[in-house]
Amino acid sequence: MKILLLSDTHGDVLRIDEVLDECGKPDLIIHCGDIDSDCDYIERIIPADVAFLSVRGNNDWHSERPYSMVQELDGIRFYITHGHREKVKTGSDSLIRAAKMQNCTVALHGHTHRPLHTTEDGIQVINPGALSYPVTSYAVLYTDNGKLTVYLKKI
Ligand SMILES: [Mn+2]
Repeated sequence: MKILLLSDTHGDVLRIDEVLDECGKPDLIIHCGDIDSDCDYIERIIPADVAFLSVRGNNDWHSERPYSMVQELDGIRFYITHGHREKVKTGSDSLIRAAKMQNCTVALHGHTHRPLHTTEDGIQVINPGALSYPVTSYAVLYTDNGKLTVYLKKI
């Protein structure tokens, strides 16, 4: 399964279009929050056979999306969150704890606007970065029967 991972697009729909073109068709798009109207935009323009999941960010005051969610995809349990409630700007401790509590082995988040792929305490932590200040980046994930491959991409 091919997953396009985005976060913190902050209203730059032209950049979103650019990423969708460059990335090729995914099976699923995950947006880790900030901002809600971009999620609405993506949901509107993607083909019907591309799935979409999203969470709310700290700038999504009126969002009805959840703060976090757990998804099992291809045998891998993902904890998906924006990250502000887990205080990711000061470290991954709360994020790792939250992922573990949900029996997840992968945590996806945004909020810091810095791309990151690391493994901490047995949990893979992936942040695609932002499509806004200071660098523009996203991630493409491939799952295959419990195996995960991650590509961080600059645009
Ligand atoms: Mn944020």
